[in-house]
Amino acid sequence: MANTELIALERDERISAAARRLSMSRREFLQFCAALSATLGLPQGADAAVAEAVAVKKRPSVIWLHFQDCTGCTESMLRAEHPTLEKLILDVISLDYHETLFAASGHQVEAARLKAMAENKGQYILVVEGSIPTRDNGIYCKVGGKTAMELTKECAADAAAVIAIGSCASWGGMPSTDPNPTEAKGVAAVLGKPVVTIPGCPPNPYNFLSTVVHFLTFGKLPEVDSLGRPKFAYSRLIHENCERRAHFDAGRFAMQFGDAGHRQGFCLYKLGCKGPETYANCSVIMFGDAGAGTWPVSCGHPCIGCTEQGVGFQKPIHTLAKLKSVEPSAFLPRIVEEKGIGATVGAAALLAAVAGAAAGAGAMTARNLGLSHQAEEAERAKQNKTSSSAEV
Ligand code: FSX
Ligand code: SF4
Ligand code: F3S
Repeated sequence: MANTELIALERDERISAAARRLSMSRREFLQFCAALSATLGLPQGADAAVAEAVAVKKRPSVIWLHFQDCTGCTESMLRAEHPTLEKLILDVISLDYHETLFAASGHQVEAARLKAMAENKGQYILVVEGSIPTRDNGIYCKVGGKTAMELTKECAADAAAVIAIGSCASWGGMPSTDPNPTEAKGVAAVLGKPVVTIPGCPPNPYNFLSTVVHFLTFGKLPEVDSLGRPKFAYSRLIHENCERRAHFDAGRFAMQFGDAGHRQGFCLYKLGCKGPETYANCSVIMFGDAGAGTWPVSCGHPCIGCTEQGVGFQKPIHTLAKLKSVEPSAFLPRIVEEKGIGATVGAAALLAAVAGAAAGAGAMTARNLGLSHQAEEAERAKQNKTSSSAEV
């Protein structure tokens, strides 16, 4: 954001009111919006639009359905700390139906859902948490006398957007693990059409918030990949932005939990880390806003690929990961620098500050949150084309 815009926004009473609502200073509020803008990979200047949207736009009504899951998606959203992310989420959206968070129950709460859907017809966001059992007409998960399948279809019919939060809702997640007794599926499979997916078990609340803020600011959902995942968050392999990557490149591996290599922070590849085949931004934005070190690999546990269908909960933990790309680590300087796209260094540095990452490395990794799996997407599209022409 240019200095003049920043000064104008700092003087804007609407910004002050929003900051007061969130118990933040105006500067903190603007920094937070700049960080969201950087997470979204928006160009310079877009942070002003984000701040204005968060401060003044009508909060979209959200209907949040809950099916086969552990409630970790909701928990991770509410446990986010600095600067009170859960407050911001609840300020940005109007959560009109959520079974776990509602004080009311029974008919009262079902009436609230129907009322919110009728009043916001065609405008509400449907968020689904948890997988949907499909065996025996879905009788293994019922809420208010309706199956999860029925509720998903009913609520999706008049929604402006459908977001599947967590791996369970995205592709079945943990409940769909073999032998998948309830034939648990994700939302897109049940609706028979693509939806935005924010996989992760649990998913990162920043990715949910950034998706909603994108919708609020621009009136549309962010660009997604072929699996419905927002590209701003799922375009890079964990392995490309991992703090242990230098050890991988140098061939220094932990061979056993607790051995000398493990204690020295060596690469976890030989302990089964699935970072090389998992697309997500955990290593960049981390979890819980508690500062550095708050993501699995940093804590010493291999990434299990929880965002990735076919990897998380499917591949045995100690199986070696497939090395999907030879893309150099994002910690290495780029040889060619594109101009005018992605987050600016300034915005990225703000993100790093908010995430508690080291400013230099954080700025570089955020700036590099580009499109590493473009090639893979192109290959997938080619295969789809070949298979559909083969079917003809
Ligand atoms: Fe749990 Fe959510 Fe995992 Fe699933 O997150 S954290 S089992 S993705 O649906 O509650
Ligand atoms: Fe990091 Fe895992 Fe890659 Fe090693 S294999 S660099 S621990 S993501
Ligand atoms: Fe999941 Fe791996 Fe991130 S296990 S939380 S995708 S580091």
